[in-house]
Amino acid sequence: AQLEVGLREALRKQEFQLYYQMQVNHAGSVLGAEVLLRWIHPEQGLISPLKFIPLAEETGLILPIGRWVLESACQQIKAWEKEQHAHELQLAVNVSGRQFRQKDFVAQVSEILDRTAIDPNRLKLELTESIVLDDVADTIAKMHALRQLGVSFSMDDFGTGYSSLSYLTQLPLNQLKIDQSFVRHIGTKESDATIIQTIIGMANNLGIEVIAEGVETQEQRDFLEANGCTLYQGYLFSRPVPREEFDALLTVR
Ligand code: G
Ligand code: G
Ligand code: MN
Ligand code: NA
Repeated sequence: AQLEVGLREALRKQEFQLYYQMQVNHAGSVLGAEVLLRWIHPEQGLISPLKFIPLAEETGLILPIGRWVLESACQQIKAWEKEQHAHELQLAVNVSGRQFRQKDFVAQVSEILDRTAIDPNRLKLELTESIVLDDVADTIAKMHALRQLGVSFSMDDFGTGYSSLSYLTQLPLNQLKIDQSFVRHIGTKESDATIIQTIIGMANNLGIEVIAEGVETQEQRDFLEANGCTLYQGYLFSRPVPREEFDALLTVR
C-alpha cells in the first residue's frame, strides 16, 4: 500500500527516469537502445520495474506511466535529431498488456508521433507473447495500424511463452528478441543452444531480424554470431544507463 501511494505521486514528482541499453551489430556499431524505466524513490532509492510494474498494472497506473515513457522516448529521439547526434538511432519501448489493450492505444501513439514530430521509423515497440495471445485479433489489427504509421515491432522474451507458430506468421513483426534465459546457458546447456538455433532459423524463415538479449560474455556473442544472430544487447556491451552516460558512450564509440 505504501508503495502504491508513492507510485501515484511519482509521475507528478518527476521521480521516473529513462535508462538506455545499447543494441549493437556484429561490427559493434550502436543501432539503437532499449528504453528501461527506473523509479528513483526519494527515500528508497532506485526501485526495479520488476517491483513496481506489476503494481502499476494492477492499479491501472501503468496507463499514465506507459504514456509518459512513450512520450519521453519520442522526445529523446527528437533531441538526438536536433543535436545532429545519433540521429539514426532506434529506440525500443516496452509496452505492457493493459497499455496495449486500450481502445485508443493507436491514437495515443499517433498523437505522440505528431506532437514530437519524429521519424516514426525510429520507434520500436516491444510486445510479449502473452500480450499477443491475450487477444490475437486485436493485436494484429493494432499492429497493422501502427505499422502504417511507420512504427516497428519486436517480440520480447521470445521462446519463453506459448508460441504457436501459426500466429507468428500472421503478425507484422520486424524482430524476434531471444530471451536472456537461453543466452545465459550458452556453453552449458545444449537444449538452450538448440532453442536459440531454432529461433534464429524461424526469424530467417519469416524474413525478420533477430536480436539476443542478456549477452554477457564473448563466448555467448561468438556462439550467436556463428549461428547467424548479428544483433546483440547485454552487459558485455553496456548496462542500462541514464541519458548523459549513454551519450558519452556514443561519443567514445
Ligand atoms: O532493467 P530491467 O530490470 O529493467 O527491467 C525489468 C522488467 O521491467 C523487464 O521485464 C522490462 O521489460 C520491464 N520494463 C522496463 N521498463 C519498462 C517500461 O517502460 N514499461 C513496461 N511495461 N515494462 C518495462
Ligand atoms: O523483459 P525485458 O527483456 O524487457 O527486460 C530486460 C531486462 O534484462 C532488464 O531488466 C535489463 O536490465 C536486463 N538485462 C539487460 N542486459 C542484461 C544482461 O546482460 N544480463 C542480465 N542478467 N540482465 C540484463
Ligand atoms: Mn524488453
Ligand atoms: Na526480454
